[in-house]
Amino acid sequence: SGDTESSDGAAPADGGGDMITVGFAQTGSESGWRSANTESMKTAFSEDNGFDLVFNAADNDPAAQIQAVRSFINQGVDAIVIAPIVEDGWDDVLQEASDAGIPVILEDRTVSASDDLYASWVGLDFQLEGQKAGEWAAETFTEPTNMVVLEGTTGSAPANDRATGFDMAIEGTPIEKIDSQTGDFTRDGGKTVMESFLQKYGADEIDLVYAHNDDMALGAIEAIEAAGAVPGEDIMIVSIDAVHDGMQALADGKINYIVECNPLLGDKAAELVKAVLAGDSVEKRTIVEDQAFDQEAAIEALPNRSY
Ligand code: GYE
Repeated sequence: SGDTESSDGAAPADGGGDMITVGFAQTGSESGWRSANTESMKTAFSEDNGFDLVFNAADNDPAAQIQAVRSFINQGVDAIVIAPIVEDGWDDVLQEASDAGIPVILEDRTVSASDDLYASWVGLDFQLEGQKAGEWAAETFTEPTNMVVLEGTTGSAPANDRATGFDMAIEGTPIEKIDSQTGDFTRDGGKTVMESFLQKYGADEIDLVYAHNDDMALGAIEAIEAAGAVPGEDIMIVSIDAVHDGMQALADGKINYIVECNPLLGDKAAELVKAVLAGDSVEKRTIVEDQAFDQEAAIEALPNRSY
């Protein structure tokens, strides 16, 4: 599965003058965050900026994504950028890239492999995002509270770390996690899992939804409304990303709190690729800062958001 496209519509050629050929292995197109991230990457890795981009979206299939990276190695690209779907399973292919002398830059998600196997990573502090969401919940819910969780893609860094950060922040509070299932970071996934929670527990028994991203929160809103309850009131919702549709739902009072996750990582990733290829030493980790929004802040920020 997945699809690969070259920026000039042809196979990447060697004789591209000074152009830097970069293979980018994107996760897929699961969410609004991902669309914004893909656009940011395509803009930064454009021909105008000296890049010949070979773009692959793996449709959230870890095996297909590893295949895409292998094919970049076989094509002899100058550098490889990966947004790793899951944390584990990267050792072999990263070693192959290293043996071929092709530097790898990670963007967005992290891997469990040794950091000797890649040149640099630019992304977000997912655990801190989860912690901020959990701190809001801990302050907001002082009575016994039943919470359900819509998890991101199983095995992905943001799903793992957003769970850890949130759970730490609500330790010792009256919030009880009554269920937690993956909705794969998609709107449909969030809707389906929320429907099953509503069926299993009944809308009256659920006080709070923690969604690992806005898209799943938006799916949950549909399920809650279909069950005759009012999202944001009968069942409160906290999520992560702050993409446009999520911020609109927050402004409308259907989501109660959103922690931002900035998808605009393209410029930094492109800068890192150029620096690494020039032989400059680069930071191993670059963390982009995030904010958080309540309803009032969302209404104020919405007109000026770029994604
Ligand atoms: O939060 C979610 C997307 O890896 C940070 O992936 C990213 C996450 C983002 O599908 O919406």
